[in-house]
Amino acid sequence: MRTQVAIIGAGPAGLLLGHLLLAQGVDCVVIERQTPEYVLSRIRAGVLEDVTVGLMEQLGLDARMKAEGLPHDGFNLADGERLIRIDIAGLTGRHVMVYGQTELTRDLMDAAAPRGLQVIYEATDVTLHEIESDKPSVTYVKDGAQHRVEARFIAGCDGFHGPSRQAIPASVGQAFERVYPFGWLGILADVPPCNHELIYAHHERGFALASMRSHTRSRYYVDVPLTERIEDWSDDRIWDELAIRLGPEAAAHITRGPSIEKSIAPLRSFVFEPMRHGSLLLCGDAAHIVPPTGAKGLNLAASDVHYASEALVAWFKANNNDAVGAYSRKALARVWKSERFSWSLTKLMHRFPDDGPFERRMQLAELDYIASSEAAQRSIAENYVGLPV
Ligand code: RFL
Ligand code: PHB
Repeated sequence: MRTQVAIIGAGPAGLLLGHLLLAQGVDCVVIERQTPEYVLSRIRAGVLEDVTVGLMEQLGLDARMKAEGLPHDGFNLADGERLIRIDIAGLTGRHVMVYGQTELTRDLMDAAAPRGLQVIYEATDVTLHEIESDKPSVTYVKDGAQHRVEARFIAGCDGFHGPSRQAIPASVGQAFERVYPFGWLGILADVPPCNHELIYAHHERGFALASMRSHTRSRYYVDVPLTERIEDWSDDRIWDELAIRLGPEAAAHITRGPSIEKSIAPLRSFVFEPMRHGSLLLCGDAAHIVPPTGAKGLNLAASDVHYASEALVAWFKANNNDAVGAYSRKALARVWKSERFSWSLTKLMHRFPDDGPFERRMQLAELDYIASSEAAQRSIAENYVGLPV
């Protein structure tokens, strides 16, 4: 098979890129290892920035998001005693959209066949070839048969563990990484949220987050040591821990219910440079990971895809090679700022095993400063709502 862009991975990055390219007349094929059901079963992001909402609007795929998503004008930091509200709308004139990654992915998946976006699911042994040439290709095995897709470009949208980043020779790439000594234990339950806006709580027992998917579905997290096993966390144990860490005000409004999903996700900061090598462009988690504390991962995938689609459309439709050449630099400039924000919010809101009483006081002093300073709140709001693309 021949196409212009072979996209590896049908997560949000790959599907968004596929739709954007197709809408502008660039041929592409998306190759995914898993089944659609598996992709949809991964409960991940919940908070969308303008860049992500804007791309869905541009594609005309925003109807359900506009009907069912929850625009949020603010969120809260809790320090064990009080809620510090960050008034996003008042400080930036913008808002974020609470709409699950599962729903966004479903909207993109449902629109694929009607719009003629070809997505090949359950493709195994996906391998990249000749990425340094102008005739790269991707091979995969499906139903026992080997297939080859020849393309002009490959977009590696295959997440942190996919083969695309690994196809770049070690001699040209550099990885920057920080692994955190804890993970987030998440619980999804069909109960009303304890608060109408998100609460990120810093408690001496550890971090907690109260989030949501709708007025009737809640998403909560607590941080746990990486040695913890999900089997040891009954629903009751999680609800008890949340009630303590979120503080009395929120605890009074927690509705408990059976979990419909529970999992532990490790936390990592990671950036791979460059994000383009030869005919391969990396987008989303394939190139970088942020800890979920700033709700940036999916939104960074969306901004990468925005830059990549512009660059590829310029290449094929305007005979302009400059944007492909500038892709890595442009994407990384935004990536590093989101990395910084996610890392600093993670440091502020979590207890690290090596921290002593001094570090704890520093965190409390910073929270107290944020509570009292509009300048500090504005800086947080500006980053949380999303930096310009
Ligand atoms: P994905 O979603 O990992 O999709 C990659 C796709 O590639 C496929 N793949 C392969 N396909 C073919 N061949 C192979 N060999 C392949 N290997 C892998 C995979 O099956 C998959 O379908 O990456 P993408 O598209 O870059 O999207 C990134 C986002 O998923 C991720 O950044 C966010 O979920 C991060 N994140 C959050 N981001 C936000 O913007 N806001 C949030 O509120 C937020 N909360 C979160 C999060 C991530 C979390 N976890 C579990 C990591 C909360 C959590 C708990
Ligand atoms: C979520 O709802 O899953 C969520 C919200 C905000 C974050 C991370 C995850 O920062």
